[in-house]
Amino acid sequence: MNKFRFLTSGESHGMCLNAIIEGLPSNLFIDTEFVNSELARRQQGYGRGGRMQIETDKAMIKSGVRFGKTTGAPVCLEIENKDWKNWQIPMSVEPQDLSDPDILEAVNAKKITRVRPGHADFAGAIKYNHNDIRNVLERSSARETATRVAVGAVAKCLLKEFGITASSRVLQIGTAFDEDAMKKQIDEAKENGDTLGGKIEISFKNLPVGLGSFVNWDRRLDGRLAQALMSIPAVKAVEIGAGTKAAELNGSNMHDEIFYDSESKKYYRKTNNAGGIEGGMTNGEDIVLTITMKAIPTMKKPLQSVDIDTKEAISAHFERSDTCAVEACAVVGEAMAAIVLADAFLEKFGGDSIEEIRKNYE
Ligand code: EPS
Repeated sequence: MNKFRFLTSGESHGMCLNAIIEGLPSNLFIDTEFVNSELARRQQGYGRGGRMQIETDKAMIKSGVRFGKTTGAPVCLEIENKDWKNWQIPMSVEPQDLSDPDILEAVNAKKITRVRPGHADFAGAIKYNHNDIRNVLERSSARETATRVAVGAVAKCLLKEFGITASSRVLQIGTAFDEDAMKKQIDEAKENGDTLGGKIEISFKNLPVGLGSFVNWDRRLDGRLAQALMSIPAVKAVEIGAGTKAAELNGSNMHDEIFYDSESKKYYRKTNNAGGIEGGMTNGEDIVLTITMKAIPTMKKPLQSVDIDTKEAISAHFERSDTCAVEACAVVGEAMAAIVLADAFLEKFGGDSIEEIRKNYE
């Protein structure tokens, strides 16, 4: 059974971010222009902060690809942190001479002890026994989602071979539902030193029937998608199809009646409350997912907190932040869902080469 799996590493202000992907078939064309266009999409959106002016994310493929195609070996990719040049002393991999007053000052200037409510700071500092929250923040930062988008773009390269395509749209920002109102709320939040969350819809088209399975809990596709999407920083809820609205629909309104078109010899539905998944498997309809992102916890007008060094009451840390990253989260959501679907696709149709997979698929 093939398995699309990946690991990432890297800090927000470290040298770079990395990912290693394993389980790709050989002879799959990796469109690096497409991968980089996905990275550029993640950097956009109304309400992003100063960091996105510094970075121009590009994935450098370091291994596993020859003449544009996978060889079947693990694929390693790397994204440079352009901001690293400003962080070489406080984020040094090598030990630094802290008896040098200039070095000590540079390190202390980036030391953080005022935990941000809503971020990983508090539990992370206690769990990993750090007195400098920088050690937690650097990895828990949503900067890591750049690697997920690059890996997701590779997953999309595989899905596209079989006509499966992804899209997403922002449904809601704060309490606003149309573009002008969304922008207005972001402007207001920015002015008030506050932040905003929202809701996103992610869809996939042209899925074959039967990805995932009902036979055991960990093979159910809806559960796997929910886990992947909930793992995105700041995501607080995942819905499939009708989602939480299902509570108020009776059976005759909830379930999507089944029809057969004898001309095209295809089954079809007139509604899609199931969001394309029944019994933990794709049913051939579009997959429709909704994710809810909370407001970013790094705020210019910080909340009340505690200094973990002195234990005194103090306002939380702020350096710089995005006001709203919901549009970026939509791109990350597409990527995570694409990774799960590529994995489920390989389970069903898997082979060592793209040619073998195509034969199984056909
Ligand atoms: C983030 C803090 C900010 C965001 C960052 C996520 O970074 P910085 O501390 O450098 O200003 O811009 O997002 C990214 C770096 C990114 O690539 O999306 C956080 O704490 O989660």
